[in-house]
Amino acid sequence: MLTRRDLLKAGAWTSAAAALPFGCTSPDSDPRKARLGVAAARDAISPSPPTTPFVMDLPIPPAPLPVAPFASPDAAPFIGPGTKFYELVEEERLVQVHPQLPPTLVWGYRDINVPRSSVPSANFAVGPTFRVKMATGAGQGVVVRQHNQLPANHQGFGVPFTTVHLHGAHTESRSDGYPTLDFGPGESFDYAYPMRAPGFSTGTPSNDIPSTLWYHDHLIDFTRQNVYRGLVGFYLVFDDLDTGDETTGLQLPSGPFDVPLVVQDRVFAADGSLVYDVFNHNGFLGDKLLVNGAIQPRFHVARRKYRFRFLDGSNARFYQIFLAAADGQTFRFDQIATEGGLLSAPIRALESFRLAPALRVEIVIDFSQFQPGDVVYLENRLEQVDGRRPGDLLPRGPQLLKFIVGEAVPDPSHVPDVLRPFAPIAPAVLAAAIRREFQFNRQQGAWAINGLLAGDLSFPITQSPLDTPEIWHLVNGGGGWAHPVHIHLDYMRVLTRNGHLPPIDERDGVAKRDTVILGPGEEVEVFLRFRDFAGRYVFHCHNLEHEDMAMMARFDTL
Ligand SMILES: [Cu+2]
Repeated sequence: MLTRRDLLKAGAWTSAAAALPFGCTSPDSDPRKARLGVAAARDAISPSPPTTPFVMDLPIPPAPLPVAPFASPDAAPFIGPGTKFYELVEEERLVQVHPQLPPTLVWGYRDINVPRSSVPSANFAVGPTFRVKMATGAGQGVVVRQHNQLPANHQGFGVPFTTVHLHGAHTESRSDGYPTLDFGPGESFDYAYPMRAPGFSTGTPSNDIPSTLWYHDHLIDFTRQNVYRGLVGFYLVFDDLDTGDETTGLQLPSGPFDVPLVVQDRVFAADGSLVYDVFNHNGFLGDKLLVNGAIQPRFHVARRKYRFRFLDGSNARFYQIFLAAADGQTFRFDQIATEGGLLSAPIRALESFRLAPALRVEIVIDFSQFQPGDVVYLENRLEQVDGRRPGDLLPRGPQLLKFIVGEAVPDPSHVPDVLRPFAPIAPAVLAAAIRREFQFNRQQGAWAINGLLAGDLSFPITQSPLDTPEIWHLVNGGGGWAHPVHIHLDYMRVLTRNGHLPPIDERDGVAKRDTVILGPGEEVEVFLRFRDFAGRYVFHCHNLEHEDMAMMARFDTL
């Protein structure tokens, strides 16, 4: 749509010029600029000011309210009597991420029904939490009109052009947040989310039903900066099985006991502003851990079961999350879902789980095992000192969130032994599948896929016929990098990892994934079957610094 990409391609990605926000104030190496929220050279990044943990309550952004139906030529093919309409505003606003820090200027999504507020403590850093039902037919989905009201002449990193990707959704290409299909300040864009089970167009709907999706900016070359500035929100999906009601369907913990948690790391200047290093292409790491946009918050829970939907919304940080007391003693929980929705059956009595950028893990914690007044923490024991990859598991780690246990309340919820069962892909289907191999390597300091310099979206690296079984062999060429690889449009079934049966939480027949971790030297085979929508899509590394260093390719469905 715009020609920024062409301009940027002229320069090396590692040059300062290519990293500059286009058409806005240039960051430079003056460390004083960091205080203005302008990322400075890497040497100038100093640690965030100290903050007392667990003095701020966990923010939980409420759902947006539907608006009256509006005419939308772009979304018209998906609009029917059952369509729900929403309008969101992308804006710059001040938020309170911690009471001991001055307010932080972020870019965020706001429900248009909520008046713009200049009171930082009244604003959410994270966008509204959609709670949406799957459609049972055409014309029952969702249309979201996004209004870009970001400042055209902003200070600091980021670019005020946006394109919104509903991560994990099964949508037409136009509504997928294609990286170059952006809209700028003063413009809007209508996104159509049909909310139909993949396979609907051939009369063979699958049970690839999502549960925790998220929406975020996906602008070509600038996703890392725009997401770091705050353009992130949850989109939770329910259906007749996963009803969001504790008396029907699976009766999972619901309502106020169903809590999304986005985990992010950030650096702050003494004036509260976000600090980011545009010169860091390995993966930017923050020294403050935030949950739902608050630094190390606290959450009062009743003595009963809760469903927590974790999302790693960090640019580059991996986590290994434990539920632990102050002395380090751990407590177990059940895992019920991944990016691909509910597991076929719960994974019981798990001690910890791993998060990588874009991954979702849903767990149920039963706080009835504790006494009123007990406190317990979410603790990250995964070391990571470099954006390239996580390090070792440590005996202890920083705490992200403090649970303060209150009184018992009635709890009709439970975690049944069967969630959303599905069969693994049949051997005959696998035998007939089209096989493709994608090797991720570095070449002249930039990312390459199969030896082609990656990131050129002017042509598809592969073309996939719709409704046709494929097996993609994803290979990490090495060099000690870890890549969470995300494929748009349809879920992956993980068939093998390094030639072996994959771990239970990604194994076909148990889980579906939209993002797989490719650790250093690792390789996975995943089954894909693209359905319903012909068009251009992308797959890419979700380490956002890698993605913006062009670790992305276009694939077309035909
Ligand atoms: Cu990567």
